[in-house]
Amino acid sequence: MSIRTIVIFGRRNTGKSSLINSLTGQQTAIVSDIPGTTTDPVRKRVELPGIGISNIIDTAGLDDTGALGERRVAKSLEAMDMADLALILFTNNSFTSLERELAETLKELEIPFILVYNKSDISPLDPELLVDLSAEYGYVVEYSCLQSDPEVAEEYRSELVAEIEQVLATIDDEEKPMLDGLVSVSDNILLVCPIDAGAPHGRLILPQVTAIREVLDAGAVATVLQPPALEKYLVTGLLPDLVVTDSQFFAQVAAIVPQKVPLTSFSVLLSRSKGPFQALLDGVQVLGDLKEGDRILMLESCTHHASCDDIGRVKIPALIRKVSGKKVDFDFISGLDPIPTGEGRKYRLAIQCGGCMVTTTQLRRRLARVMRDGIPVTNYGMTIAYLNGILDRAVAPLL
Ligand SMILES: Nc1nc2c(ncn2[C@@H]2O[C@H](COP(=O)(O)OP(=O)(O)OP(=O)(O)O)[C@@H](O)[C@H]2O)c(=O)[nH]1
Ligand SMILES: [Mg+2]
Repeated sequence: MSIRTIVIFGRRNTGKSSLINSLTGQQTAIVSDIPGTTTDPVRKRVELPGIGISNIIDTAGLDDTGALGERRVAKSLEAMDMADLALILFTNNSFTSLERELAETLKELEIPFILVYNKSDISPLDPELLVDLSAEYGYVVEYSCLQSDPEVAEEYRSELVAEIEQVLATIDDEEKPMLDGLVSVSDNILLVCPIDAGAPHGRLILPQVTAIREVLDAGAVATVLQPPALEKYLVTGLLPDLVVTDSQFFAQVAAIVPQKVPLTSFSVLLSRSKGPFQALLDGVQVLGDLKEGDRILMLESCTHHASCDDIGRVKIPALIRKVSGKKVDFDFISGLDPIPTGEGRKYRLAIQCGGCMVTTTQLRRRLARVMRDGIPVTNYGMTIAYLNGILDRAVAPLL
C-alpha cells in the first residue's frame, strides 16, 4: 500500500501542531499559545502505530487574516491536493461556518475527513453538539493533547489512531494495471515506443516499462519497436493481439495497423488506470465546439520529461489550432503547482498529461478541483486521438 498523507486543518491555536507531537510522542512541530505559530504547511514523515509510515501535513490556521494571512490560508487549502485523509480540529464547542465550509469542500473533493474535538480537558464537548455533528458527519473524536497522565494520553491516542486506520482502510485508490483485462497468456502485445530527441537518455519512460512488465507478468509476449520498424514487422503477417503506441504516432500507426487489430495508446491506458476515464472521455468532445478566443488550461504533471513538455506546450496547441481553425489561447501549469481556483469560468477545457509521475490520488484530486470549477477535463492521449479522428478506435479496446 502506498504511503498515506494526512492533513490537519483548523483555526489558529486549536492545537494542530500539538496533535502531531502528541501522535508521534515527539516534539517535532513548534507549538505556542500565540495564534499563527505555523505559517507554511509543514510535512512530517511519521510512524503511527497500526498505520505505519505516513505523511502528516501541519497547516496554518484557516482563520488567519490580513494580506499575508489570506495567503497562508490559501497555501493551507492547497495541501488538500495531497490529502488521503483530513483531520478537522476544533475547540471550545465552536463549530462554525468556517468548519462547515471546510467539510463541504472536502466532501466535494471526496477527501475523507475526521472531526477532532481538541482541548477537551479545558471544555468537554457539549453533548448536544456531539449529537448534531455525529448525525451530520458520522463521528467526532474527542481529544486532548495535554495530558499529564500517560494512560489517559494513550487512550486518546489509540482512539484517534483507530479511527484514522479505519477510514484509511476504506480508501480504494490502488491503480488498476494499465493493461487490465487486455492481455492473456501467449498474446502478442506490440508496443510502439519512439526513441526521439525527447526520450530520456539510456532508458524507457515509465508507462513503457510498466506495460512491458505487465505483459511479462501475464505470460504474454511483448514486442517492442520504434515507429519506422512497424511496417516491416507487419509484413511478416504476424498480427499482434493488441497494439499500444505512443500517442504522438497515433495517426501513423493507425494508418498501418489493420483495422481488425485493437489499437490504443499509453496515454489512453493511463487515463483508465489513473484518471476518471468517463469524465476525460466526455471532456474531449469540447474540442469539437471551440470558439474564437477560447482558453484551454494545460496541466503538465511531469516537468522533468522533455518530450511531454514539447507535446503539451507546442504540439497539442498547434494541432488544436489547426484542426479547429480557431485562435485558441493556452495557459500552462507545471508539476504540482497550484491550480488557480475560482477562475474556472475562463477556461473551456483543461487537458492533463498522462500523469505517469504523480500518484493516482494527486491526479484525481487535481482534476476534481478543476471539475469543481465547472471546467471539463480530458488528457493528452484522448486529445491527440480525437484530433486525428481516431478516438473511437483508441478507446474501443477499453469499453
Ligand atoms: N489545554 C490544552 N491546551 C492545548 C491542547 N492542545 C494544544 N494546546 C495548547 O494550545 C496552544 C496552541 O497550540 P498549537 O499546537 O501551537 O496550535 P496550532 O493549531 O498549531 O496553532 P497555529 O500554528 O497558530 O495555527 C499551545 O499553547 C498548546 O500548548 C489541549 O489539548 N489542551
Ligand atoms: Mg501550528
